[in-house]
Parts: sequence; C-alpha cells; structure tokens
Amino acid sequence: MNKTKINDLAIFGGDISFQESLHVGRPNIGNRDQLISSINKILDNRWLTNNGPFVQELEQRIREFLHVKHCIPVCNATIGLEILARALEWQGEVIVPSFTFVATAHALQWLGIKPVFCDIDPQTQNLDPTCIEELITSQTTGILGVHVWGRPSAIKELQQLANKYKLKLAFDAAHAFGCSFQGSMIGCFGEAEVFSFHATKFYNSFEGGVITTNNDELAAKIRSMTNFGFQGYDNVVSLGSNAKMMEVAAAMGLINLDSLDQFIETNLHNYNTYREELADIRGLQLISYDYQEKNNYQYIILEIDSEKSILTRDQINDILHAESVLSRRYFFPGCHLMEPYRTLYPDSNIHLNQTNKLTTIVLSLPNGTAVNAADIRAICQIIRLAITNGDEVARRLIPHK
Ligand code: T4K
Repeated sequence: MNKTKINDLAIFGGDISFQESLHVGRPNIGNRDQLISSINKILDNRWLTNNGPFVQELEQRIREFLHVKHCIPVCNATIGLEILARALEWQGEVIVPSFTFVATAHALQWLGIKPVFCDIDPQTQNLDPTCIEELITSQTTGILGVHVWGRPSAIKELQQLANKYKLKLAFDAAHAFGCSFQGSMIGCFGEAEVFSFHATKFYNSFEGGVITTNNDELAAKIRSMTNFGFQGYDNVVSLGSNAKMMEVAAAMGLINLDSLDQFIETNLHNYNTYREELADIRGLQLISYDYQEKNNYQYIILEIDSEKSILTRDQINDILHAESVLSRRYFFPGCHLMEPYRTLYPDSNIHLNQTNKLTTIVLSLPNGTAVNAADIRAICQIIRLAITNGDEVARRLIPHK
C-alpha cells in the first residue's frame, strides 16, 4: 500500500504518514473464512432469498440481542422506513428532524407524506421536543425521531407528546444498533424502530436492516408487506413490496454479529484516542457519549466553533481531503435545503435555527477497524497543524464551493 505523505499543501513538512486514504464509512468485516464457508453453504442449499435459514437465524439472534419481540429483516433501512410508514398508516404530515440523512425524509415524501421539519436540541443533536407542539396540525399523524450518531432521542418526552396528540411515534434507529436508552436496548421504543445494516454502518450486512417492534399485530402487517402482502401461498392480504433481505446479506450479518464486541471495543479505543489528541485544540469539540449507556461509538463528530477556531469547518474539511483524509460534512446542508424539500417547503427554514447552525460546524472523521491509533494521531496532527498555522493555511486554500 502506498504511503500518503502530508505534503500536498507543502505546509506540514511531509512528516506525517498513514497507510492509505482514510475514509469515513469504511466497512467492518468479521471472519472472512466463515463468510466464504457460509456463502458456499447458501449455494449448496440453493436457497438464496425469501426467508431462508440464514435470515431466520439472524432474525432470532437480533431479537435476543435487542430483547425485542419481533424483528423483521429488510433489504435496507430506507425501504424499511417506507414499509413502516405504510404499516402505521401515516398520512398527511409527519414530524421529523432535518438534521438526518436524507433517507429519513425521502421515505415519507416517496409515499406522499409531508415531512414537517422540526429543530433539534444542539446538545443532543436530536429532535427538540419543546419545538414539536407548534408544528402539530390537524394533518399530523406521526413523529419520526432519529437517534442521530446512536445517541437516543428524547424518547420519553416524544412518547408523552405522541400520547397527548394521539400520534404514532416511531424511530429511525439507523445509527443506533447496539445502543441503549436508560438501560434498555434501542429497538423496543415507540411503535417500531428501523435499523440500517448498510456497509457504512459499524455493523453491516453489505446492505440491509431490520424493523423491530413489540406489537404483534404491527409485526404481522410489516412482515407481510415486506413480501408483496402475502400471508401464506396465493393469499395476498394487503399492498406490499419486495423488501426482503437476501441470504448472503444475512450470512454477513451473522459473522459480523460474532465480531460485534470487537468492533465496539475498537471504536471506543479510537474515540478515546481522538479525544486525547484533540483535547487542547481551541475551538474544537468532540461529541460525547453517555458511558452509563451502551454505545457503538461509531461516530467521531467534531464541532468546529467558527467564533473560536481560526479555520472554518469547511476549510478543515478541505485540508483533510487534500491530505487524503476523507472526512464528511454529515449532515450538510440539512434535508430542508435539499431537493425536493427546498422547493416544496421553502418556509421550513424559519423553524430551523439550531439545525442551520449545526450543519455548518459538524465534521465526521474516520472510525472503525480500518483505522488504527497511528492513523488517528496523524489525522489529529493535520488538524492541529492546520489550526496552529491557520492564517497561512487559509491563504493557500481555494475557497470552498
Ligand atoms: N437513516 C439514517 C439516519 C441514515 O444515516 C441512513 C443511511 C438511512 C436512514 C438509510 O439507511 P440505508 O437505506 O442506507 O440502509 C452513506 C450510506 O450510503 C447511507 O447508508 C448512510 N445512512 C449515510 C450516512 O452514508 P453516502 O451518500 O454518504 O455514501 P458514500 O457512497 O458517499 O460513502 C460514504 C463513505 O463510505 C465514503 O467515504 C466511502 C465509504 N465506503 C462506502 C461504501 C458503500 C466504503 O469505504 N466502502 C463501502 O462499501 O451515504
């Protein structure tokens, strides 16, 4: 593997190096031999999809892991959210954060439901429950919270609001596999929760996800909807789609489940290394996790306060990219400023002061088993050197587009 030298900007003297370009979103991969042997088994079985034995085993193991009654595997979380929205019979308007991956909003809009964007609490970066009531109208049918970075939403407050206004509450738990809220695993809150097992998540099944719920009736409905609305042979009982997880995806999910503790341990170790290395740099703050809870520590999210830091978030992002560190500006610019939302709902902006601020200051840094302590020290040294030489660096940078 080529060594990358930190000299593109000719500022850092070329003395920092790491193994290869460092990306946010590099997948964690468990035991390869086991995976290959599972794939051979799948081929021998000649059973490739449609609720095969690997999918069934994954479903059972996740149910046990999350202590939840029902777990329905799906092909990805976006389709999972769409299926859930239909199963909950959401229509009209559903309240969501704009500070999330665009899939959360798309899943609603795709079904003709208006995502009503609500502001966030800057401390938690999740839906601010005190901003919800003013957005509720006679058209509102639900609240879709997101556990951004795996840190739980204000679950209790959202549930109280949902009860008060007879709304159905559900969660996009795409980031939150392996995380807990007040000692209970995320996966059993609201009407249902949807996890993503996309390659970029700390736990992946190539592509995939699960919908979890403790509601028997809802689970049966969701299960049928993921398989064209079938209930047994030849009996279609509702509108449905094809949201099934494949056997190879479940096989990957199973081998990665065996390595889950190791992935979390690596993430935590990396997170602590970032914390130490960035501790005394003025204007930077790493998001914190509640050590009393279970966390997956996947997201290394830096907040760059432009009033205290010499360089802006975008300038630091540009510098990192120039040095082959592919940091990401998740979630910039916020769903409400992406199409079709910007055009359809131009007034959303007025309610989103905290969201608008946060989207300009957060930066996601690489984590996972593809990153080691030396890489992290190199990344942090780039940031430190850039900020120390801020004026000089800013002069050399091309203005951010
Ligand atoms: N809700 C939330 C809150 C979400 O964050 C997501 C997904 C969803 C719902 C929907 O879940 P799924 O339907 O995907 O199950 C990526 C992922 O594609 C997306 O799943 C994820 N959130 C989002 C946060 O990140 P992009 O557009 O940023 O992906 P891309 O291709 O730019 O890749 C990101 C980084 O990962 C790059 O640095 C390259 C690296 N990468 C990616 C893949 C796929 C690898 O190194 N290897 C890989 O195999 O959306």
